[in-house]
Amino acid sequence: MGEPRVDRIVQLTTRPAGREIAYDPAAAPTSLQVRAAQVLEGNWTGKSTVPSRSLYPHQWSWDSAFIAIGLRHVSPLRAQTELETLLAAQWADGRIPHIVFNPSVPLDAYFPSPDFWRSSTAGSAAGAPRTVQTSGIVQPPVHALAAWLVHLADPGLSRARGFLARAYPRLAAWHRYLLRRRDLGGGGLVSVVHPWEQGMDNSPCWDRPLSRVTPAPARSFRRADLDHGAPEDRPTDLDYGRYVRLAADYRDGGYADEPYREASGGGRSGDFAVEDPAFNALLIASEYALARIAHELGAAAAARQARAERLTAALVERLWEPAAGMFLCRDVRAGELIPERGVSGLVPLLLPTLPRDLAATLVRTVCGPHFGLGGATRLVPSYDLLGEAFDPHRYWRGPAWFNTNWLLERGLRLHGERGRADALRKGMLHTAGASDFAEYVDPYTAQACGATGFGWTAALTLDLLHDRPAGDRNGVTAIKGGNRG
Ligand code: 9WN
Repeated sequence: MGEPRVDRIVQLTTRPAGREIAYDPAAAPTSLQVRAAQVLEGNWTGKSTVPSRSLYPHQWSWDSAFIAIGLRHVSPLRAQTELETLLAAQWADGRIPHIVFNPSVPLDAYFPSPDFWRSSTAGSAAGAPRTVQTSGIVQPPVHALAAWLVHLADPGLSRARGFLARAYPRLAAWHRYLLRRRDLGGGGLVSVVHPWEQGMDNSPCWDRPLSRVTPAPARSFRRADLDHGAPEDRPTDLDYGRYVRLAADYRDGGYADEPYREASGGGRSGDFAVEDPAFNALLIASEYALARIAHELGAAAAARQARAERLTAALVERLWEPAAGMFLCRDVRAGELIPERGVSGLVPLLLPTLPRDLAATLVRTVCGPHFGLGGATRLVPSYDLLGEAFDPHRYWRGPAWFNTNWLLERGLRLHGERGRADALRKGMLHTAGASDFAEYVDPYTAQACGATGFGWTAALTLDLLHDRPAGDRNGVTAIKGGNRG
């Protein structure tokens, strides 16, 4: 028997007592919740959910994690399946690829397509799977956090299916890959080797390190994104040339990583290596979640929790910039912080053991003139409102995204900023509905940009429509106490 259709899913889902969605189909036939669930239903392929039917017709790694977080409210089974499909494409070296390609989608529907990445041949030494085609780079590690939250939505189903027991070794291998193979700067943090890995592809934070990369000639590839997206909202051809060069060089090196070694003066993977605050903060949040998963499975959790605390200290030491009142990215090749304020530098607010004074400073920064929360902007922009490169519509150079705002909403709530968190939640729900679940919006006017019917926008809307849990059910809280300074 197939799964229930979306109009019944919301009603049929079994939830722990007290966590029911208040849903009356007669009174609110097109409520936000039903519309959001319909988007997820429309983007569901049978085993996973595409971010967008038009622009992104495959499975993306961090999209799937955010989508699972929302999907758990309408179908915990599908949410588990979403993550299981992604984890099934994991490479033997532990990496979770940023795209898992759907073989039934034509090659020219998305660029770079499987014949560019050639994962099963170019990635064979790194252990790419043979039966499924993937990209060879990664995306932020939101997965353990997602797995824990999905488990909490229906622990009975999760235990009956052995969901966590099967996911745990894969998630642990994923974190091991990042911590062992991607510490290119030698300071304990993970580096990304491509802007697509960090997920905020076109952020002005990358302009400086990207300027060292010789772009691939424009005639050597054909972009598919411009078939669906407005050119003024998307990255330029010059930026694309650089993305292509970096990815092709990494592929041609067999997707090999050479982590930091004192003797050789550093790790190498290519011209681009950046320690990013959001990527590392999400790893830490997921490490806390992995500690909870280990605990649930009866395995040792203390070492994981201690590692999460150590990583938080490394994050502060290497990326905190007091003069900016936030975290900045570190250009590992140049050995310096990048003087640009991206939303990524606010995401560590998500961390439970962030020193109190830093958390308070981050709250001031997000509400100040550079990000405008509670003042000039409807949602937190992806980049500094006062920055030279600010553009309210161009990809990750100013518009507001729902996933980063959802992370900040959790961070505000975690650090006791309930009023601000409630206001942000309200703004997100309104904007999601009014923009038809846009991929991103103008932070001032909330005008929709990019694709509509976007997966994580719909999913995180569903999550926001639920009660906002604190404590254990938050998923990123340390098991016992912490080292707050
Ligand atoms: C490249 C799928 C992905 C998101 C990224 C977003 C965009 C791809 C692209 O879409 O990136 O991975 O083609 O621009 O920047 O965060 O995961 O939604």
